[in-house]
Formats: sequence, C-alpha cells, structure tokens
Amino acid sequence: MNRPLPNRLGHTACPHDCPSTCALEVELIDGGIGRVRGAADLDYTAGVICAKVARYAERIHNPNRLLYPLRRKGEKGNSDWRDTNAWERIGWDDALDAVARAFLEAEERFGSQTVWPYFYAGTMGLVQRDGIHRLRHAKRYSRQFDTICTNPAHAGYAAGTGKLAGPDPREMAKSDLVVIWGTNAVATQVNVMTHAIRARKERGARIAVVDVYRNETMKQADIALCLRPGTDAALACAVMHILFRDGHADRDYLARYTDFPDELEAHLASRTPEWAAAITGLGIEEIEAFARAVGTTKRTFFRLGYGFTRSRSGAVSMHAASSIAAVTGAWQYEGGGAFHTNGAIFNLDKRMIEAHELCDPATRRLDQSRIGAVLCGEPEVLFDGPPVTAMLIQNTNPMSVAPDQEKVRAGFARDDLFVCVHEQVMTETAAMADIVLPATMFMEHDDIYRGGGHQHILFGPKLVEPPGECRTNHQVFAGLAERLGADHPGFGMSEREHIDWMLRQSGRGTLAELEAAKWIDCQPDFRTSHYLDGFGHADGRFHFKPDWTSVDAPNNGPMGPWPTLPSFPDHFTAIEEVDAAHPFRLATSPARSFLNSSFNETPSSRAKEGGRPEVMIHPLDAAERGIADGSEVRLGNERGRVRLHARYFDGVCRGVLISEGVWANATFVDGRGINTLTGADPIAPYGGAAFHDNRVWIEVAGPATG
Ligand SMILES: Nc1nc2c(c(=O)[nH]1)N[C@H]1C(S)=C(S)[C@@H](COP(=O)(O)OP(=O)(O)OC[C@H]3O[C@@H](n4cnc5c(=O)[nH]c(N)nc54)[C@H](O)[C@@H]3O)O[C@H]1N2
Ligand SMILES: Nc1nc2c(c(=O)[nH]1)N[C@H]1C(S)=C(S)[C@@H](COP(=O)(O)OP(=O)(O)OC[C@H]3O[C@@H](n4cnc5c(=O)[nH]c(N)nc54)[C@H](O)[C@@H]3O)O[C@H]1N2
Ligand code: SF4
Ligand SMILES: [Mo]
Repeated sequence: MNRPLPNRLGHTACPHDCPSTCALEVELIDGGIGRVRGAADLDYTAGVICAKVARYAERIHNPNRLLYPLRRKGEKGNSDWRDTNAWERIGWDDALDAVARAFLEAEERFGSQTVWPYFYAGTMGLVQRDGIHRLRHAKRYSRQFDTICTNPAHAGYAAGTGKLAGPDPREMAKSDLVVIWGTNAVATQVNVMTHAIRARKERGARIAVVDVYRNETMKQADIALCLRPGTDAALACAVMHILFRDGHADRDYLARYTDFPDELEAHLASRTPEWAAAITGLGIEEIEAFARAVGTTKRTFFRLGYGFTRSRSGAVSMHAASSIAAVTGAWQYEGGGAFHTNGAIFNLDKRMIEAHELCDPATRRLDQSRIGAVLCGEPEVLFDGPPVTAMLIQNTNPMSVAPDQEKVRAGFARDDLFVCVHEQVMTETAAMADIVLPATMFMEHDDIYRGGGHQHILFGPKLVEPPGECRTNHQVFAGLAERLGADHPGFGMSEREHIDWMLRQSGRGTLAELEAAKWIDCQPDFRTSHYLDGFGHADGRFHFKPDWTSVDAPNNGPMGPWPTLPSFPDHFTAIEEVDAAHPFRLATSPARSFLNSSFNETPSSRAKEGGRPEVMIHPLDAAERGIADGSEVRLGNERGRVRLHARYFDGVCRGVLISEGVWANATFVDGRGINTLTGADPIAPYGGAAFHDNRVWIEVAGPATG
C-alpha cells in the first residue's frame, strides 16, 4: 500500500508519563498525522522512540475518541458512549453548567473540601496537567497527595544524595558498567538502552540488570540478576560488604564525601553474600561476581528505576542501591555515579499555572493511591473531614490503575457522588461519570515538557486541529472558573502566554526562543552533577544513615504509622511475605505496548501483548498445582480475586508470579482487573503503592482455553 506523502514535518515532545520524554518528528498529512519518529538531533532521544508512539496515528485517529460532551442517562459503568440509552449528547455550555452546579451544591452542603479535583500524569505537560491546581486552590477544594508513582523512589534517592539529580544521563554511553536496576528499560524507557548499548559497542562496556524476571531488558544483560521481589537492599548490602572486604571501597572518598562510613562498615560485616543469597534467592557466586564487577570498574553507572521501589521496602531499597556508588566513589568519574531522575534541576516557576498564593495549607491533602478508601468514606483517610461528594478527573484512570480496586469500585458506584471525567477515550473511569467531557490529545494543544530521565525542557506545539468538540484541559479550567466564581489571572491567559511567563520568570528565556531552539539543555556542570562540591544535604555529605523523618511530611496528620525504618541500608522486612495461605509473590510489571492503561484500548497494542491478560508462572510451580499452559486460573489474596490465563515462563523465579500490564478490567474473565490484588497501604516513609509487592494464592479455574 502506498502511504500518502507528508505535507510537512511537525516537531513536538511526547507527553506520556514516561521518563524518556522523547523529542518527536511527526508527519503531517492533510490535517492528520502519519508516522511519528524520534528526533535525531536531540542527543538523548537520538532518533529512537517506542513502537507505540511511532504508531500514534492509531491512537489520535481512533474511531473511539470521545468527540462531544455526554451526560449519563443510564446505570454507571456503561462504556458504550454511542448507546443513546446510556448517554446523551449535550453542548459544552450545558455540560460545564451541570458540573459547576453540582460543585456549588456539594460545597453548599459539606464545605469546599467535599470537592476533590483528581488528576495525574496522563499528560506531563505542565500547563495542561498542573493547571487543575489553580482551580483547586482558588476554590479551597481538597488537595491531592500524589503517591501513586514516584514517592518511594524519590524519597529513597534523596535520602542519600539530598537532591533529586545526578550525572548527565548521556554519560551512560561513557560508562564501562551500566547497572540497570529495577527498570524494564526496553519497555518503559527505551533510550536508556540506546546509551547503554552505545557504551557496549564503543567501549566494550558491560550491562548488568537487576530485576525479578527475565524480561526484555534482562535478556540484553551481560550480568543478569534475577532476585525475589522486594529484596534489593539485601543484594546492595552484600555488594557493599564485599567491596569493603576486598579493598574496593574508596576510603578517601568515603571520608571526604560521606557520613559515618566506619559505622556503615561495621553494620555490613554481617551482611554477607550467604546472608543475602538466602534472602534474595540469588546464588552466592552471582553476588560475588556482580560485586567484583562493580568494585573493579571505576566508571560504573547505576541507572536506578522505579520498579524496585513499588514495594513496601521500596524507599529503603532505593537508598541502599544508591549507596553502592558512594562506597566505590564511582560518583567522581565521568560515566559513573547513580542516576534516578533529574526532577530537581529545572526550577521552573509554576506560580501562574498553579496559583500557589491561593493555596490554603489548612486544606486536607487526600492520598491519591487511597482513592478507594477515600470514596468509601473511611474517616482516617478523610482526616475526619467531610465526605468527597464531587470530583473532576483528568489525565488518569483510577478505575483501572489505582490499587485496592474493590474499594475503588464501591466508591465510584456511590449514588451520592458526582463525577466529571475529562478524557480522550471512554475509560473505565469515564464510564462511571455523570458528565464526560472530550479532551484534546497532545498534538492538538500547546504545552511544555521537562525530562525525567534526561535534562531537557521541550516545547510541544499544537500541530493538528482536534476532532469533534474536544477541548483542552486549560479550556476546561477557564470554563469552570468562570461559572464557579474562581478568580486568578492565570485563567485568562492562553497556553502560550503561560509558557512564556514561566520561562521568563525562571530565567530560561522566552517561548519564542524555545520554539526556535525546540529544547533547552538544563544539565548542571560536571562538578555539580557529580556532587564533587558536596551532596545536597546541609552537611554536603552522602548519607548512609539518613534521617527518614526529614522527608517533606504531608501537613495533614500522619500517613503512617510507619514501621521503624532501618538506620543503615538493610533488608527491610515490611514486604508482604508469603505465608501458608498465600505461597506466591506477585509483581504487576508494565507491558511494553501499553503505557499504564493508555494504549490498552488500541487493537495493535492489545494484539502485541497477546490479546488478553495473563499471569506468568514457572512451569515447575504450575505443574505442582496442575495448572496447564494457557489455562484459566484464579489469583487471590485478602483484597480480592481475579480470573485470567496462565502462561508458562521459566524466566520467573520459583514462587514468583508476573502479570504484565494494566489491562482493562473488562478483559478479565470476571471483569475484575489486576489491581484488585494490589494494596493501597502507604509505603514508608512517604507514601506510595506497592504494586509489585503482593502475596497471593493461585488455583486452576477451568479447562484450558488457550
Ligand atoms: N511500555 C511502558 N512504558 C512505561 C509504562 C508502562 O506502563 N508501559 N509506565 C510509565 C510509568 S508511569 C512509569 S512510572 C515508568 C516506570 O518504569 P520503571 O522504572 O521501569 O518501573 P516499573 O515499570 O514499575 O518496573 C520496572 C521493572 O521492575 C521490576 N521489579 C518489580 N519488583 C522489583 C523488585 O523488587 N526488585 C527489582 N530489582 N525489580 C523489580 C519489574 O518486574 C519491571 O521489570 O515507566 C513508564 N513507561
Ligand atoms: N498494576 C499496576 N498498576 C499500576 C502500575 C503498575 O506498575 N502496576 N503503575 C502505576 C503508575 S507508576 C502510574 S504513574 C499510574 C498511572 O495511571 P494513569 O494516570 O491512569 O495513567 P495513564 O495511562 O498515563 O493516563 C491516564 C489517562 O490520561 C488520559 N489523558 C492523557 N492526556 C490527557 C490530556 O491532555 N487531557 C485529559 N483530560 N486526559 C488525558 C489518557 O487518555 C488516559 O486514559 O498507574 C499505576 N498503576
Ligand atoms: S519512549 Fe516514552 S517518551 Fe519516548 S515516545 Fe515512547 S512513551 Fe513517549
Ligand atoms: Mo508512573
């Protein structure tokens, strides 16, 4: 088939919730889009993007895109928005009036904090994503404690370094050993592989991968470490034990740049490879070999991901892994150190977008991950305040992605809860709404993005017209503000005016300059990035013994009580260990062709992921239970049960189960999705959901159908 030739190329940035934040080139063809490619001239993207965004035409020109506002007529939960018995098409004015009326009535009855604007990072654009705070603060609505993704990782990393920043991620290409720890980079941030493989090709570097199953990233590894979920800190401790034992600790560096190295060494004396092998399931020789590689390679670059922190031991594990680089002093060398994210380097002034000056710190901050408990009215998570009776939801799909789904479902089913969902497609959350508003996709609006896994700010201009009556998040804020009597200059500004204002205030030039340049490289200089003039803590040192109480605590009462965190890196037994009734540990790792729940509606992504949700099980574990390859199984724990199909895979450890991807609940045999099994209890010390830390049982559910 001949593809039409593009009229021109558009330049933009990928808005998805992915550390890669790729610079994109888009073929623009007769008002629509064709192929999407990675920009070759941004050296982090280096011309490479993931397959799901390369075929974005399928998502943006999706026949199931929401096109006009809808009012629910029938029962909650009907996702066929063309069903006129379930949904009624209405105009934008009517829709916004209905939302405003519901919010004002709710406020009248219970006070402003009964309204909970709920959002997340479906778009990472700062104007479209974060403008919801302007409305929230102007109206004194309940705040959101953003826990679902980053808190354990960020708290754990900053506990050691004092700052969420590190070496230039492009330095991976100059490393001699790239340790990819707890991130399935091939699937979740493909550019890490670009730079790691470059190091291998150009310098003969080795790649080590630490994960809980032999995923696509581990298949590329020279050193593959497949450990039991939640036990990474034990591995890190044994590595540090060996480094001290074998004379690979850099004692000058330790004395100059870190706290309490002597106490650390004494503490590690009993954290032997034998001790760690018993906890992690790794072989002693595997641990020794990994430690030897780390100890004898000055330029070791630890690329620390999120996955290994989605565990009740997550923050402790992150801190332990980052500590290794401080023992060897790898931080001093180009191509060495421990990188997690560059969150702290950008310093963009978001006051106009978020209306900080209107924020009343006395308003409660409800835990995003515990939306189920919040909507079920549990007093503790409501801080004994009013129930949540009205919501605006943007850029997130909690009916699929939030943990403890039984509560989430019960909460959304409440008759006295008014929900407005602004979405691009009819998600399972939108299906529970009273009013659904159609949203633009990123190529249909202007926004600005900043990297997580790299160090650039990028501009993403509007490239094509939106279909139907889709509106931007920014337009929705303005439309509601007017009706709700919310006043702030930010509501009257365009997206471009916001971006220009923010750049100027932040000392990053102007929008016109950014638009001409396409991106700004914000990497601090080498000495700063490598902490050679001191780490981010007041004493300038890396902290092996962190003050876990000093992480920015939510100002609304305790999120705990926390179990006591170990003072030095250590195995943290808070994980959900197996017991007789629940003999397996389940991790719900990401799928390569989905992005959280996004793309799980596109036929090509579903097909690439095998067409249905599955759980991977070691063939020997399966055989012991009479589970045939492809057969239907039930998984369950204290939180609920799900039915899906088993797939044999000898790349998972015995006793471990992996279910990849957030599939729509409706694709499971009985309509209950994988997050039925995941818990919303907060991870110490700063919240978060332990998506990969679940004990479960598994049993045969029926005859093989696969
Ligand atoms: N294709 C795709 N890309 C994505 C996403 C997606 O869903 N699909 N999600 C996006 C989002 S929101 C985020 S935050 C990032 C997250 O990206 P990552 O940082 O990669 O984190 P996760 O995807 O949670 O998990 C990564 C890996 O950690 C492994 N893991 C689980 N438990 C443990 C453990 O205890 N120890 C170790 N060592 N490994 C463990 C999982 O098996 C998985 O292979 O990816 C983004 N990119
Ligand atoms: N089992 C399991 N569950 C998980 C995870 C896991 O590893 N395992 N990972 C967790 C993590 S790390 C995260 S971050 C969460 C993320 O979960 P979600 O926040 O739900 O993730 P996304 O799929 O990125 O985005 C959600 C929605 O945003 C919409 N959207 C995108 N752009 C816009 C826009 O401009 N405007 C509007 N109005 N809507 C838009 C998309 O259509 C999509 O439906 O999931 C968590 N859930
Ligand atoms: S790798 Fe991530 S940032 Fe890059 S195109 Fe894919 S989803 Fe977007
Ligand atoms: Mo995430």
